[in-house]
Amino acid sequence: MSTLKNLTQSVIEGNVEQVKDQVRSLIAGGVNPVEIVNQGLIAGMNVVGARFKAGDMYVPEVLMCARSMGAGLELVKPLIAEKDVQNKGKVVIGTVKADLHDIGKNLVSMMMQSGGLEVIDIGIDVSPEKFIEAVREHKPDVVGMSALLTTTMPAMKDTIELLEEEGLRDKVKVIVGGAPVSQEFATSIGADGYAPDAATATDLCKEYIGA
Ligand code: B1M
Repeated sequence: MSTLKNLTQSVIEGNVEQVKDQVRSLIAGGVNPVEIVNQGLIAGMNVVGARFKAGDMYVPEVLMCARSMGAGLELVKPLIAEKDVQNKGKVVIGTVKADLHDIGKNLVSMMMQSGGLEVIDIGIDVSPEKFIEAVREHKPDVVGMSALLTTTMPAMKDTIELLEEEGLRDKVKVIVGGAPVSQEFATSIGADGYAPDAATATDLCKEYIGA
């Protein structure tokens, strides 16, 4: 059986096929899917993030790492999401305008689904107008926004302002997250909540929904 350490290394190498093989092997070996995500896949992306920041890795390499992480997530997703099928409320989630980072958002979606929430994932580069459209169409209890760039964080504020202008703000709770986002920022833009990770985001939604 493969080990979580090997999996972490394969994410760092951006080796999609190896990641898939190792995740399958870990699943077959009975390893908890949440451990596969936290101690295998995310652990790898943490190393990648540090190397990218230090200038030791470049965008194409990071993209391969992200793809390998995504391929691994896809394999564990059904195992985590199917644990609890009871529907406890609805969340519309997206990565804000001009931001293409989706690994964290996908992880948050996955955890929310595993927590019994219905999640409508409207993707990346989501403009305030698209969030509004989704709120009108799906009538969620919570709107979740993810941003990974300091330059795209203001789009969260724009979206909240548009919700207000369109008379929808009091119909939904808004939560925000992503590496550069903080509680202080969330409060300053009038969001209802901030979550530093996927598990906290899920708990926060359940708290709002009363699930
Ligand atoms: Co980009 N990137 N990137 N990148 N990238 C960062 C974010 C950066 C910090 C790296 C660095 O330089 N140190 C930096 C931003 C600097 C800044 O703004 N301060 C950066 C940059 C500069 C860029 C480009 C501009 C690079 C370029 O082109 N020169 C470019 C921008 C593209 C764009 O969006 N317009 C770019 C591109 C990319 C790739 C495409 C190569 C790739 C993204 C692939 C993809 O997502 N499909 C990529 C990646 C992978 C990263 C790093 C290395 C890793 C991000 C990640 O996936 N982390 C990142 C460095 C880093 O963060 N250390 C970096 C793993 C993920 C599980 O964590 O997303 O934080 P995270 O999600 C967490 C929590 O934040 C939270 O829960 C998650 C799970 O615990 N969370 C929420 C997230 N969303 C939430 C929502 C919630 C609640 C919690 O409620 C709704």
